[in-house]
Amino acid sequence: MKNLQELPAWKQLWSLFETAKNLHMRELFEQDPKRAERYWLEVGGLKLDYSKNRITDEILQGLMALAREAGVEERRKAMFAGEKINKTENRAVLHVALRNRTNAPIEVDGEDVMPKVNSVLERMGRFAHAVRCGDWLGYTNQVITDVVNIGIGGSDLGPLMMCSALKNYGHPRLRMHFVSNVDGAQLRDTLERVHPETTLFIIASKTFTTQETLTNANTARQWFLREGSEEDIAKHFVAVSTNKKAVAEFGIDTDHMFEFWDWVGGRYSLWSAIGLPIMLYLGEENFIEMLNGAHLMDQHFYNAPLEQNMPVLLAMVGIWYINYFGGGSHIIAPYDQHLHRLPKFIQQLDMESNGKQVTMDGKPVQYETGPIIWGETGINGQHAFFQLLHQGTHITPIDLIASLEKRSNLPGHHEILLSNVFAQAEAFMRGKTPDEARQELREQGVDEARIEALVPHKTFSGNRPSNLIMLNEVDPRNMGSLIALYEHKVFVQGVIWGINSFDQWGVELGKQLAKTILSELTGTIPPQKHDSSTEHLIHVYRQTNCDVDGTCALFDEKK
Ligand code: G6Q
Repeated sequence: MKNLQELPAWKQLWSLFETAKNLHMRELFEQDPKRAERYWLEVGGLKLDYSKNRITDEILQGLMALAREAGVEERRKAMFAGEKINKTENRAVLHVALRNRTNAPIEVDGEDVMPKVNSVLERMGRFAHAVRCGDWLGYTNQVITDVVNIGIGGSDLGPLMMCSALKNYGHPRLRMHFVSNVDGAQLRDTLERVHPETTLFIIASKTFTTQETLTNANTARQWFLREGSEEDIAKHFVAVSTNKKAVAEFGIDTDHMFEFWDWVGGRYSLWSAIGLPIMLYLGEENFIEMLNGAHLMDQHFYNAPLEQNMPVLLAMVGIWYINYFGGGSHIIAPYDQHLHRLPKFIQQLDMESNGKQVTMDGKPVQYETGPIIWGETGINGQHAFFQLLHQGTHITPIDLIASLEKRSNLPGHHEILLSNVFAQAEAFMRGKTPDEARQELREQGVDEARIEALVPHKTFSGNRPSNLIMLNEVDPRNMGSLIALYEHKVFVQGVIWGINSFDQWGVELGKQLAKTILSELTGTIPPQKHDSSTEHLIHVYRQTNCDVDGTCALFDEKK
């Protein structure tokens, strides 16, 4: 395996960094009147302005050389060819097959996966059509009005984000609900709003072993059986999984199961049957449009030269900050209310993929890997954490995301929104010099002594990087492209760092420990040896929740 730190481009970028760290973007814009035009890229319905980054042509060339030397092109080819690039789980990584709209064969273990991809899509389409047009009836012959998706992580965030983003395309009769938290409050709140006769539950779990999901699913089934019978379950419960046996054991007829496969990672699964809530809500045609948009980005990622390749550019500019400037955080700020779930989705996509500390061959990495991803709708962020972005001491690159087309017909709103996006990007880049601050205060008639006291506080250093991604409109196609863009960005960064972006062993330890602790909390096993803090916490819990004789009800109806 290549050692990143030994690559010539990696070293050359360090020497470029010595000058680059002192460059101010103001000067770069002044020196090159065509900067905005040159650092601009359009793919399908997406436009990217990457001019407000601390980069020059020479740095970009260096970054692209690094991508080549690190093997981005070879790894990309391997992923699209269905090679088992997820080495620790010995799996192919083929979310691209789920939206392979050309149907060109993609083989895993000598078998073309496209026929099964298409067949599940067709089944989903038939089912979604029946529910949407009112042919699929509940046990009292009423149409479905509410869909409750029970799943967590990758089996929740993608459909939740897409249904929220594309609300304008949603079926007027269908109300979508998402239950992920095992805290009974979320399921209880949801069940209070729906009725068993008109509700469809989707139990979404790749493994069908996830504690939170199965607990919620069991409780939902008990709730349903208070009014419906066992035979009625077939009309109200469907499953999405790779695990037929566990679905059958749970009591869902496998005829009502929508399948996907081990080569679809949870956080990459919204294009698979996990996207069933999306298809129910938006309809088959819009779901296919979303796949088309993702496919368009896949084709671009696969074919475009690295220098003109949107995911590669975003990834490599990110590498520049993470590894050279030492900026370990990255913000996603959509200027769009319906995209308010996007930061959470990208947070999982990126952090679960690239939050790794060893390379593919198991050696500890000697450099930073995945950044901390966080964010919020930009306009709300402006009134909260943007202060730190403007005047704090961290390097915090930010992706500003907005729709060019108006999102509502309320006069004036969209203009105000977009003026704020553009203004923030300008402010991050330009800042405000002490002289500008001084001048402004003089114009306000402030006396000289006060001016000098205030200038340091009113000065903005600027030079703070941002990308601006604009969607021509927020529609299924462009949302497909946007999410595929981020998936490939994450992939490219993973290749640079030489890590496996497609496993997630880090989530296992807590799950293992929780099993034992659960048995201790409920008294099914005697207290075990832990650290003194954990033992104390278990003791405090049992004092509050268990009877003196030590019995501790697991499912307490009263609570
Ligand atoms: C995603 C992760 C994780 C997973 C959940 C739910 O890439 O693996 O978020 O999606 O843990 O798992 P199940 O779908 O198996 O219930």
